[in-house]
Amino acid sequence: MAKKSTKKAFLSGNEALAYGAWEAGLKVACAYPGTPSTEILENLSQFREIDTQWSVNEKVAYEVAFAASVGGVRSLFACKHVGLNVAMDPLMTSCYTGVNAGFVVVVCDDPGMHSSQNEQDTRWVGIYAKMPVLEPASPAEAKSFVAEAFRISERFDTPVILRMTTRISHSKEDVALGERTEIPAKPLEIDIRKYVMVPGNARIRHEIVEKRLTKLKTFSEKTRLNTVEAGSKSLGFIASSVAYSYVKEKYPQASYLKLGFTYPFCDEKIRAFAKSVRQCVVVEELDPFLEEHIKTLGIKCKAKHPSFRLGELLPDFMEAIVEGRARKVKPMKNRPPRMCSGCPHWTTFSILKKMGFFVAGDIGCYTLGALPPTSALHSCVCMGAGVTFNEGLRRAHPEGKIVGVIGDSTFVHSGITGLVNAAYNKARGVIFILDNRTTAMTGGQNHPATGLTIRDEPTKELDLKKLCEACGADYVDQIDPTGNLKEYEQLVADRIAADALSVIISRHPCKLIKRNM
Ligand SMILES: Cc1ncc(C[n+]2csc(CCOP(=O)(O)OP(=O)(O)O)c2C)c(N)n1
Repeated sequence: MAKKSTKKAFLSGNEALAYGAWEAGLKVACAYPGTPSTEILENLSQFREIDTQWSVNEKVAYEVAFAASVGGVRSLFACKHVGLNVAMDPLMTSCYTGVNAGFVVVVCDDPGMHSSQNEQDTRWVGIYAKMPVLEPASPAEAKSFVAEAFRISERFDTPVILRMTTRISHSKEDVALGERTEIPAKPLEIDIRKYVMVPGNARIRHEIVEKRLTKLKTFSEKTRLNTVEAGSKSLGFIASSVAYSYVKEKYPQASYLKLGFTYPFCDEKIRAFAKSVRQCVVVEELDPFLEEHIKTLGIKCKAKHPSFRLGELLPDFMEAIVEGRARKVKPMKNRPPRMCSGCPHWTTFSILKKMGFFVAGDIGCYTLGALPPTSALHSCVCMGAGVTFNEGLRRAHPEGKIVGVIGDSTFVHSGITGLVNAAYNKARGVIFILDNRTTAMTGGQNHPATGLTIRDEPTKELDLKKLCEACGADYVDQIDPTGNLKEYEQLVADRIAADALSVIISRHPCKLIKRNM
């Protein structure tokens, strides 16, 4: 047991979660950066007892962290909501194998899309993958819930999702601090039926998954993570996450069923609570996840107007939700982001603008090349698509004036496979790797091509030029885009004329990092 402590600190949800995981004896943590989740690993890396890494992408991060759990130590994977899509392959089957030591999957959703390409609601993954979902409603709960998530993971032999949102991750409050509990590693035991998911074993494990779900349902009815806060009998709320905190502030006298263990649903608790109040209102952010389930139970409840499925909730919306009104947002002055002054990406976009080509884009600071004054990036769907869209668009328009653009971190994350595919399938075109020596969009994290670890320690540096040659590009050039405009323009013209598969690595460090070339 952790010793009682009177220490407190003013922490964000991500900081608190990291502290809680450290206290809970976490040994291995892996992630690829992504707002609003990035600070979780950054904070964990401050603890010497924890083996932390920036992995090359979320699938790799998930696998390394999960394997550490199979190996017998408490481990954690963290990502933003879209990062979970990349990790879905190992996630689905890890629910079949189960864990050895506790394994927590922290997913930070971004309602309102402050810095994301979509607004998906991770709670559905609980149903899809048949795994438990916990939802803290405050930074302090992020800390206590992560410890609980490790316990649930070990008790039920399953990975557990801890679902955060931007406001929980980034808002701050006083949080009580404790001591670390050191947990000895469990032995790595050979168990072929549990860990080798060939059909014969997986069929047996699927049965176990279904039985586990029933046990988790019983747990959901009993756990203190789902609590009734008795108040006025005339109005009761069923709420989770930040929605709970907002509605509680507005209607402090009401009764509450606060859901912290959102999935599997606690049907009996929900039924009893709904019966105990005259009017029952469900308040949740994004999708009608709770609402739809509660309605299938035949329970009469009021829920938000469908217009509230878009965007994040604000404390000011609570009255409208209770009264069934639509979402009305005061228009804010438009303040579009832009690339920084002095950003090395500007030169490439000024050349691309002059060329008038269709530029297949990707996700990073350079996505801002789509905005005026350059307006020279014409697609952006997911990480890696700067390379694959160049190929796919050219398959539709073999003579088309098309190029692709991708960042250094994004290329390592998921551009390499696209380049191998392009070479193998005889695609043409010029791919620009905008190598600013960091993952700038998310605040400047290291990645393999920087040659530095998460703790800024030197490590093997991935050589992008050699890598692209090995992938099969016909030409690979590296140029500093600053102060060499004529030379850069000439190189681009030559490579476009070559009708080959070319990569131009445009390399100059981001102005916000101190690193040398
Ligand atoms: C699957 C997924 N993971 C993480 C992110 C968050 N994210 C957006 S862009 C980016 C990387 C940007 O780095 P880089 O490609 O080097 O470009 P830069 O911003 O430095 O120009 C990351 C991690 C995301 N959008 N999608």
